[in-house]
Amino acid sequence: MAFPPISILIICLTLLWLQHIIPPASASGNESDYLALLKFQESISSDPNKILSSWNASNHYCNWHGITCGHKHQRITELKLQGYDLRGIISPHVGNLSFLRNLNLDTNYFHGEIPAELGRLFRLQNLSLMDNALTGEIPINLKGCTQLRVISASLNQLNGTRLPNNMFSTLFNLQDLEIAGNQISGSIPTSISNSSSLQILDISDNYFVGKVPSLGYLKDLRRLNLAFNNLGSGSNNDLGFITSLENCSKLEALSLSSNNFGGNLPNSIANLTTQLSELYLGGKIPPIFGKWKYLASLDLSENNLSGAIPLQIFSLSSLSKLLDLFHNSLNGSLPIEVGNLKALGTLDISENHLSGEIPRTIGECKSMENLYLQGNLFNGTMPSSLASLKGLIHLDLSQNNLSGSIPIGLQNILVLEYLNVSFNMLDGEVPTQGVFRNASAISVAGNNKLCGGIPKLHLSPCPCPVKFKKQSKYRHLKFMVIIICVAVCVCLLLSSILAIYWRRKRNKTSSSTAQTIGQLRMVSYQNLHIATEGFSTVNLIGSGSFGLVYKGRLEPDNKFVAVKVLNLQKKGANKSFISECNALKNVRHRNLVKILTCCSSIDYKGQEFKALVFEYMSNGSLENWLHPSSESGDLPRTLDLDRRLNILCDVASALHYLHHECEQPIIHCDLKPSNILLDEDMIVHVSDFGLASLVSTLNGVSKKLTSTTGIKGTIGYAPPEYGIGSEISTLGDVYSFGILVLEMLTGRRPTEEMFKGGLNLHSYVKAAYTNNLWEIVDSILLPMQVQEKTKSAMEEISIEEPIHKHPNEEKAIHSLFGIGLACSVESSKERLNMIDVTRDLNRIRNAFRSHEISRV
Ligand SMILES: *[C@@H]1O[C@H](CO)[C@@H](O)[C@H](O)[C@H]1NC(C)=O
Ligand SMILES: *[C@@H]1O[C@H](CO)[C@@H](O)[C@H](O)[C@H]1NC(C)=O
Ligand SMILES: *[C@@H]1O[C@H](CO)[C@@H](O)[C@H](O)[C@H]1NC(C)=O
Ligand SMILES: *[C@@H]1O[C@H](CO)[C@@H](O)[C@H](O)[C@H]1NC(C)=O
Ligand SMILES: *[C@@H]1O[C@H](CO)[C@@H](O)[C@H](O)[C@H]1NC(C)=O
Ligand SMILES: *[C@@H]1O[C@H](CO)[C@@H](O)[C@H](O)[C@H]1NC(C)=O
Ligand SMILES: *[C@@H]1O[C@H](CO)[C@@H](O)[C@H](O)[C@H]1NC(C)=O
Ligand SMILES: *[C@@H]1O[C@H](CO)[C@@H](O)[C@H](O)[C@H]1NC(C)=O
Ligand SMILES: *[C@@H]1O[C@H](CO)[C@@H](O)[C@H](O)[C@H]1NC(C)=O
Ligand SMILES: *[C@@H]1O[C@H](CO)[C@@H](O)[C@H](O)[C@H]1NC(C)=O
Ligand SMILES: *[C@@H]1O[C@H](CO)[C@@H](O)[C@H](O)[C@H]1NC(C)=O
Ligand SMILES: CC(=O)N[C@H]1CO[C@H](CO)[C@@H](O)[C@@H]1O
Repeated sequence: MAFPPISILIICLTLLWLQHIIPPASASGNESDYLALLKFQESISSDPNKILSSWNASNHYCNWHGITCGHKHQRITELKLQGYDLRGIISPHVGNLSFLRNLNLDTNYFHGEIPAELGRLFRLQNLSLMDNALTGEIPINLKGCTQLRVISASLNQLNGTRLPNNMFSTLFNLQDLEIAGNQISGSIPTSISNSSSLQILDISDNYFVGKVPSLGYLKDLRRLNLAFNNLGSGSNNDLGFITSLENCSKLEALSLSSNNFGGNLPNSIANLTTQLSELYLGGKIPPIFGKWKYLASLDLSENNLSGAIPLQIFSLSSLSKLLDLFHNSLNGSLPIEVGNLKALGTLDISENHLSGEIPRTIGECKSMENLYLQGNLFNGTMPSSLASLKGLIHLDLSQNNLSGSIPIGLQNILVLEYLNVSFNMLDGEVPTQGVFRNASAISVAGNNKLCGGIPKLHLSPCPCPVKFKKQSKYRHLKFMVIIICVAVCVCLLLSSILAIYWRRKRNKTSSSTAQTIGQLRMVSYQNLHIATEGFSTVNLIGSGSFGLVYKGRLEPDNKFVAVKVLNLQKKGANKSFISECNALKNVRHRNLVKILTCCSSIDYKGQEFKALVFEYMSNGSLENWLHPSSESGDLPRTLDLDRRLNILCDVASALHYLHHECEQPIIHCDLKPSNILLDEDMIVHVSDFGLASLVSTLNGVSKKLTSTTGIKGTIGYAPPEYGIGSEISTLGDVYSFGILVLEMLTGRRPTEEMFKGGLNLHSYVKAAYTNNLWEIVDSILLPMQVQEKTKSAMEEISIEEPIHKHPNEEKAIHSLFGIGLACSVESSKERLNMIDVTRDLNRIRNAFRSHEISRV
């Protein structure tokens, strides 16, 4: 049995020799590291940044990108590949990297489960998998990683039914547990206290339920975020755990908002004074203010607070980040004490019942960056002191009762990016500089008497404003005389120059086309014939229920226009056409197509010809964007959620205006994607409004329009009551709008083959609404993990598509579906009206844009 010593020597020598000639991998104990990395690499299906190109045999694995080895033993201690858009699963073989201390795969697109094999990494300290598309549970095996300090898996799709209960009993070193933005349910295990080193516990934005256990053993706890869950039972002692936090003397941030906690906050919360700087208590009113010397953020939003704003709040001069009272029932005025909040960055008191004037002292909040006052009953003027908030980035005053003019000083705030004053009673001139230069940064809709501004806003020009103030009449008399003299001279000079110019010009051009489009009263059939190259089919850009639409270039300045040729049953009616057309020209709104002029004439065949001339919209219709047709060479286009949300807000705003802001409500009657046009800035301009009334007037039908008079709207978008001859109504438009919302979210036309029988788009969405909403969402709007599940051919496309991941996206989509459904219910009486719809949409948009969940 025994080998002679010499043969043992030979075997040893052979092994040594082998170790030298065989390439790096298959040599000694560290071979398993190499093999595990190869397996890890194999399970990555896409590496758009070619980050793994250095992972090749000609290069020792310790030099591979993202790998760090220990100096002595050449074993892998770190695997860090964050932010490279890698796709694939996390290979279970990573569990063989037994010297690993730091695993960081943040911000990629890894899907599948967190491999249980990671539990073998008993040296692991940092496990960071944030912002991927991982599913399943947090594996209980992690309890084997007794050195773990950080578990960071926020922003994934983890959906376990609980946190593993006895996982924490071994994780004594855990300092940081962050699993926010997942779908984990179950209750918080009491054993979490076993991880007595915890400093950060963030389980926000999950589906946790039940009672919060005592956390008094977590003496090092600095940040506790329980927001956006279903914790609590609505009963009185839900908040008992707050008392246990008295032990946590290092607590800096506490967030409880958006849960199901009942009862009042225990008085002991006043004892959490030592370090507390952020307090998010949506739903709860803390009993004592003023003791919190370090409080920088206070969030009492979406509460049921009523009465006046508690004055004590304004004595919290430490507030520097956020004061959020959004969506309560506060009434009374905004006190002048608001000026004490000199360090405050964000003040949100939107969606309350606050009234009276906005105090001038608001101008003393010099650090203000975001000011949200929308959805209240503020009246009086916009204080000019707003202009002294030099750091202001977002200002929303929409949906109040403000009058007077927009302070011109706002155009001097260099950093202002967003200004919304829509739906007030403002008048006077809209400035043109600063933020007012950018039509998509400001919203002025729903103020009847605003004028001026940049041309894109389509407001009427202001009447000549020059008037001198009374009190300065005598003091500046001298000045005035000089100014008047100068002005008269300039006027004389100008008018003589103009006279000469005009005379010359008239000699050159034929007299009939000397005006510019803006001033055109009427154009002739001949003009339009030339403009559209004889109404050539090449220029045909659309056809609707009321006629064909051509693109054309109209003399004299060769601007592109859209010409809608009406098909009329009845002849004559020339006068009423022109008066109706003029009436339509005065219906102006940022989100309506502007009618430039009209034409009533006889064509070359002697037939009657009536047409409307609109602005031409370079980005085509929403129809082309939602359903690009490959034949017509449309590029594949993608509208992300933000764009879609903007488009819906714009359309809603236009309908709101037509229904509620015009002298007589205008019913659109044929709202659908092909009537929703987009200009070069992707701003919506709804077309074909008012044509139902125009055409039926011309056809000799009485003003009282019913669907039996030939105005039926378009199948799929027209409400069911039109089918049985009901009078057309604003609620019919609301139905069409609801269908539009559902179409934009599902990507399905209401006219698809599948909706032929009893099923329609509304019932299809309704059936999926509560349980499997994600199965019907347009795949472009889906996060990547779900996208890959969609079948076959789609899969290849969706890999190429940009992927949108936004923590608020899911909530926004859900709320939008809710609006779509509420607008498209069969019974017209139960539908929302456009006032509610615009308000809700704006709220969703604001939440989506700027109310990033308050992550502690
Ligand atoms: C394995 O470790 C030994 C030293 O322990 C080293 O000489 C050898 O190069 C390592 N092999 C690989 C593949 O890293
Ligand atoms: C990792 O370890 C497991 C169990 O010890 C083994 O089955 C597997 O082959 C190893 N993987 C690699 C790549 O060595
Ligand atoms: C292997 O990696 C090295 C280092 O990054 C690189 O220079 C080389 O081009 C790679 N070889 C191959 C075949 O990709
Ligand atoms: C873990 O991550 C923290 C920061 O996130 C870092 O300071 C620490 O060095 C990491 N630990 C290891 C073992 O890499
Ligand atoms: C978690 O998600 C996966 C994949 O989406 C699914 O198969 C599984 O049933 C889900 N589990 C739970 C508990 O919801
Ligand atoms: C506070 O900590 C002590 C131990 O230091 C413990 O006995 C007590 O129960 C804790 N209080 C709470 C409310 O958890
Ligand atoms: C705050 O703590 C003190 C002692 O630390 C205690 O006497 C007092 O009752 C506590 N207050 C509340 C409201 O719990
Ligand atoms: C809000 O408060 C009122 C009384 O002020 C109460 O009737 C209502 O139930 C409360 N609503 C909620 C959701 O708590
Ligand atoms: C505020 O509302 C309360 C009822 O919630 C009412 O008693 C009070 O008069 C209101 N105050 C003002 C200024 O409207
Ligand atoms: C504003 O509204 C209050 C009542 O809420 C009223 O007393 C006041 O006169 C109004 N001010 C203006 C300028 O309309
Ligand atoms: C807005 O103000 C006008 C007059 O300034 C008043 O008639 C109207 O009732 C007010 N609307 C609201 C909602 O307070
Ligand atoms: C080791 C240790 O602290 N174990 C505790 C873990 O938590 C459970 C439940 O709270 C306790 O019963 C154990 O004693």
